[in-house]
Amino acid sequence: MLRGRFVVSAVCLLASEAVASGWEIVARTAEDTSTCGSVYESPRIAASGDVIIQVGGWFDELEQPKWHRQLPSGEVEQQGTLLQGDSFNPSGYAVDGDVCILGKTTGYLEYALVYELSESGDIASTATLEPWGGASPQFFGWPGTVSMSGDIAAIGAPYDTPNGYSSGSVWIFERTSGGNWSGLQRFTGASSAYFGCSVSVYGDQMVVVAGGNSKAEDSYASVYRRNQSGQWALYTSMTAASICDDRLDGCAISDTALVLVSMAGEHFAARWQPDGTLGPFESLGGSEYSSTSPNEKIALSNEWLSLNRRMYRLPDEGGFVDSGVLAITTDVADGSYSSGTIASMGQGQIAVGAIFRYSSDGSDYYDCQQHAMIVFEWNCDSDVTSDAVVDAADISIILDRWGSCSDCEGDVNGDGVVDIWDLLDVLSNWGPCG
Ligand SMILES: [Ca+2]
Ligand SMILES: [Ca+2]
Repeated sequence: MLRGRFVVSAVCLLASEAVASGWEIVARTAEDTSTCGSVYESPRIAASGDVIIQVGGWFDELEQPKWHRQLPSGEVEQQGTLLQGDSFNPSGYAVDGDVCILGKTTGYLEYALVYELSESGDIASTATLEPWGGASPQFFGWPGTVSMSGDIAAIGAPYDTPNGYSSGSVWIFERTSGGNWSGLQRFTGASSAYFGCSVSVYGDQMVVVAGGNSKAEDSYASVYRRNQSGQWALYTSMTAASICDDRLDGCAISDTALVLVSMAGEHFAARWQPDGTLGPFESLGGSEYSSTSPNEKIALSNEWLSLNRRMYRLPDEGGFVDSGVLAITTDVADGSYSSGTIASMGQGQIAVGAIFRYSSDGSDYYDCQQHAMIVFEWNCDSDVTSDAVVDAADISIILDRWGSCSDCEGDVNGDGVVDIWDLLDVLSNWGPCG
């Protein structure tokens, strides 16, 4: 496997939009070989800390999920595959720490498998999560319906029939001491609500989307919170019609923001206010076409929101500060880049699943492809004065400290000397940083 720190030898820079300053590529995976002749989706990924789970595209039954780990050196290496010898796509998936959950929606057997990385380095299935309550085949664990945060997993089944046709359910599971899982609570929707078509859990908050039947009035999002006794209860609900003219299809939640996605792929985001209420929703643009779940286009942490590689900073107060687009470079000449799925790894890192398409014969028909996962890390060393902007004040310090020095604030690239390279670093990151 080729696993190496990405060297910027790219021959083509495909992002024409404003590049997100302060974000640099620290790792990139690439397949050993490109494949030609059949077109696959871009890799679908989930990430947490140093773990990145890569799942194949829809209808790509040859692809088995892969478990990767980012090493301290920054490189990303594959540690194993999941569900060997079994086709499972499409499926929802989530990872937190060294625990990964994969929905398994094959045929009429619908459940989710928990995988864990042991201290000895083995990756093994350690538990099976099953819906309860007499559920019939109902897309339990479908893409976008599996979410996990800490010891809590939430899995939806939008076609479940607890209250009539496609009312839908969401089940909450809790990981208890010893690594066992137990069913905790179940929430359901009204008839034709498609409740649970999208689920996101973060800490003590969970958002569930009900896609509705045909109108925005039928579609809604419900936020649940966990109380001190560990029980989850409805906190607030909002209809799609109160936000946009469309039904809802995706969601993401953190302690600082709530993101909802319309059926047309437009993102609407609101900040949590100090009193616990939601601020006004604002439109943050749409996503390019993809057959993946809209949840897979969102990476949300408490400090950052990324939508299709467009980065928004979430300051302590206020809304969403557009910080530009994560720039993808490729060494595949004359090809096209397709925006892949995206995931927050926490601690200022964002993982992007990418696919590069190109032609085997120089024609306009891109019949070949190469998958990659790219890890971006927020690094604003150019901001010498730490005031969130790279400007003349930073240059002033560099000029002031010009020459050899050790561990001094003007040595942006940390090579023990303040020189032209530090100056160029500042100039290339000019403007707001973070
Ligand atoms: Ca500065
Ligand atoms: Ca230097």
